[in-house]
Amino acid sequence: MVPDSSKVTIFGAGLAGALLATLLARQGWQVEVFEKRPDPRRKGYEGGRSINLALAERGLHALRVAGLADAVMAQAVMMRGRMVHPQSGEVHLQRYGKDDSEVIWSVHRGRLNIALIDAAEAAGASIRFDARLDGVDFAGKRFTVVDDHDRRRVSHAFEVLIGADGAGSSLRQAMAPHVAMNERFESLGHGYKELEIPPADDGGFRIEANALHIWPRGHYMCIALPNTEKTFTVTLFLPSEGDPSFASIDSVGAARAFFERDFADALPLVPDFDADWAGHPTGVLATLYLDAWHLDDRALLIGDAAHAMVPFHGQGMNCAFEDCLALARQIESSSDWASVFAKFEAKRKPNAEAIQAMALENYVEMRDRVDDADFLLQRQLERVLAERHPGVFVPRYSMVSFMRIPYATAFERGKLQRAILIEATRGCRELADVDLAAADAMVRERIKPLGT
Ligand code: FAD
Ligand code: 8RB
Repeated sequence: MVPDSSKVTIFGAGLAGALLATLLARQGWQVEVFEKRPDPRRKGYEGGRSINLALAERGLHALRVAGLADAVMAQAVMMRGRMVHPQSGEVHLQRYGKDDSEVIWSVHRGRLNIALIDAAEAAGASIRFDARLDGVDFAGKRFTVVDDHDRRRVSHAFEVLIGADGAGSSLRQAMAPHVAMNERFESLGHGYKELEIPPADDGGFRIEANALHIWPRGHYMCIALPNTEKTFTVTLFLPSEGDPSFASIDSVGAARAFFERDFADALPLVPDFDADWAGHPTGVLATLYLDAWHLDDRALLIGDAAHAMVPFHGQGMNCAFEDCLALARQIESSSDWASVFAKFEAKRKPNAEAIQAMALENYVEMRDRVDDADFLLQRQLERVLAERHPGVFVPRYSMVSFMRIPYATAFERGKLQRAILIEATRGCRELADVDLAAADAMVRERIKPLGT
């Protein structure tokens, strides 16, 4: 499509909405964005807590295309691998990639969002804050926004709507009566709580800065990501019910006792444990599946609004950014909105479902497998086979985090590779026991070179 005088209306100036607004305004569309929250540049960002996100190649690539990569990377902390803190045994680093060219980055959500909002406005998009979508008249092509502070309601005409309004999307709710979305929210049955590790007394990081820390404990775990402020945001992931769980740990004292027992090495790093535990809400985790993401030529959902996922691959934002690029490209190459939306959905839905599945799987790996002997042997062999078969046997983590091949391809190839790793290490205690020639043969028989 060639941008005409028509207007594109986006709900949500979060990560996807602000990036999409930038890309479409640059293409020449008239873009208006409605965001329910106040302007983060004026009021300070939500509660002021330092919440960080892991940025990988897919997200970084989208930022490069938008011309924002340098500004974001100037304030990012490199994470070379997972630093595993077992219950017993030694702390050790498991590298994510082959060297420092294959790493992920911890970025500050608030600052990233502000950079995206600034870019969208600079590109010519208009962003209205304190403007929550509160209903759509699809027949009359009008919608209503509400200012939650003064309750003022305003009705606007629209031509095309894009919902980048997150997991609790209001646009999705408004579309539901008009299209068979078959919405399913599958709760993980686990929740999360955030805690903070402050800087050390000398002003530096209290633990290794350039890593994503994991305290695996079987059915639950803590993780920590570094912030540029020399703090870490710690997240405890724990079942909602059962023992131990957010239900069974029903007081700050019980929480402290739980940490003294299971996270004895992490507890001293969190001096404000009691205040953090009591003051930070417990979040819930779920995967959102929809049969349809669009309503003919009138409305489309992207990002979390279409496919919220559990956090364990650190890909929710990365995938949402990839959605934005894919949509911007589809708009350039299709002739009308109905086919843009249908083609976007056909292309992205299998990939969203693949990363949703891989994110669920990665919880078990992170919380239960990273300190297992058989897992470590499989990982060693994975690295050896990756070296022996470059461009053919590529670790799944690398396909997801350091490449931009479709998530569905990474998922499928990952299954074939895992079967080889399990077969080749069966009955083996160390790498020297593995029949490498047999493993090589399996790779050659079963795995096609990438890009063919
Ligand atoms: P959001 O960024 O949630 O933006 C939605 C926007 O819509 C918000 O600004 C909201 O205020 C606005 N909105 C909502 N309703 C309305 C309405 N009715 N009208 C107008 N505006 C509305 N992903 C990663 O890739 N790596 C990570 O490490 C990572 N860590 C995370 C850590 C935490 C604590 C959380 C909660 C998520 C994390 N994610 C991570 C996931 C990532 O945050 C999301 O996948 C990503 O933000 C999705 O972008 P989005 O634009 O679709 O939604
Ligand atoms: N949402 C991440 C990974 C993979 C790490 C690995 C995992 C916190 C909420 Cl849990 C998690 C990863 O396999 O070694 N990369 O990036 C980010 C993660 O959690 C984020 C910080 C998070 N997301 C609600 C809390």
